[in-house]
Amino acid sequence: ETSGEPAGDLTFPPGFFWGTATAAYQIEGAAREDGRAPSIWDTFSRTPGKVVGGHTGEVACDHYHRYREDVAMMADLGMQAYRFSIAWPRIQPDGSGPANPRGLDFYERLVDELHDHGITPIVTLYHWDLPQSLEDRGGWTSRETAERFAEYAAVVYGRLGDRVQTWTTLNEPWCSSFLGYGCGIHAPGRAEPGAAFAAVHHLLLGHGLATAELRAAGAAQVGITLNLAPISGPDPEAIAIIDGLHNRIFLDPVLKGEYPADVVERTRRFTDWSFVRDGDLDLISAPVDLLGINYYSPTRVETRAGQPANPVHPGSEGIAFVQGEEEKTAMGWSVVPSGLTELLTRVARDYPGTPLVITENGAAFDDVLTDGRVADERRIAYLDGHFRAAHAALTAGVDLRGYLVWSLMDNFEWAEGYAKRFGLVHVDYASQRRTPKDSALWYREVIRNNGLRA
Ligand code: GBH
Repeated sequence: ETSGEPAGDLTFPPGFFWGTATAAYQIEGAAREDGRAPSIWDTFSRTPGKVVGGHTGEVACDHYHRYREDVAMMADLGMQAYRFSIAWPRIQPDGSGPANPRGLDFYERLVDELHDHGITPIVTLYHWDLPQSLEDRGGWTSRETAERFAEYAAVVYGRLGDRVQTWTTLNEPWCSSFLGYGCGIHAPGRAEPGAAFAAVHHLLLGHGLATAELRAAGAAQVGITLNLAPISGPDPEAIAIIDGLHNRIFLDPVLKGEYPADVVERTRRFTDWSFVRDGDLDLISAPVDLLGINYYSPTRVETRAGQPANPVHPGSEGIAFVQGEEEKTAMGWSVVPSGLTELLTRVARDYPGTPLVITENGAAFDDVLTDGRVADERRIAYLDGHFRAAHAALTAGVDLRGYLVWSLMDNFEWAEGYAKRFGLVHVDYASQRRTPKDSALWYREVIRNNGLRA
């Protein structure tokens, strides 16, 4: 499939920003330093059988100790923005109470270093590393976690609010709830569909309560990041069901102030939704300044009698998830740039008025480091196609403000461990040597030109 935008010179609007994204547990390491307590990902990854190769984020890219060289490298690569997440268990090791100053010190040093190099920080408050103590009290199935999250947001803002403009609350609550609580592929590893829906609501309530705190404290820009997918297939009814379970279950509460009635109906055998209290949806739908979209691959579905539910989508029985013939990444995900145009134009049409940012897009390939070089032409082609697809959406009138590539460097790919490499920069985990791949050097030219050359 094509991206909808021909090869050739393409220029993005003035002020459009380019950068990369990472997440704390995936890069920092230093899991036991400066007062940090375990998160659910420490517990999960230390549990045999949960992560490929038994890998953990114990050391990861050692970014906690190497952030200065990493920021210098970003600057060398011409990055304008950097999206990173803050590890809640560094800030409040037990998930509540007074801040651990040494945890805040690290992020203050990081943000100052970014500013010194002219790179705009974009903060994610929660990228999946819930303090284990909160999980022990029910985690995201408990309303209390939403309240603790808002307190944590206020604590972080109190230290960094004078130097960070752009705040996002959650990364991909779909993954936290459905992979973490619904089927157990991710931490905390619970496989209870009913718990997943409680987690959806308490994550969103946490977003709403944190947004109120950030607003009251004077935050310039507040948003949330969702992993969304365009859904296609021959049967409109099947498309609507999966679109509801994957996209609308988050988009509607945040941007319309309601859970989609068809989703509530379809999931009644898992939950009575009694965790939704009066006033919650008003909090959840407080206006956001930006919606972050993470896009990797589209979803194709077909109606198929007798098909058991896909474990990641409770309520999807009778619907088969099918793969197209397209090129696949090392994750097995189809490469479909046009899906990004489709997704952006759909969100802009159905949820108008909110500026969009691509907070993640990228791909894992089987990179090989040879003589100090990684010739990752497939990643270049992937990014080229998706940048053109984003440009096509801009041409169609979508208010897209920036593009953050996943990821700055190879890192701990959750349940896949270190074998899957998403970085623009190669990491040798034995030496911690960073080597910009060809894609990083290519991306530097894209940024310099604010667009693509034929
Ligand atoms: C993002 O997750 C994460 O934010 C980031 O931390 C991660 O490293 C990166 O992407 C790469 O994985 O789950 O079987 O339905 C992306 C998660 C991947 C979830 C595609 C939905 C579809 C296959 N998404 N996935 S399935």
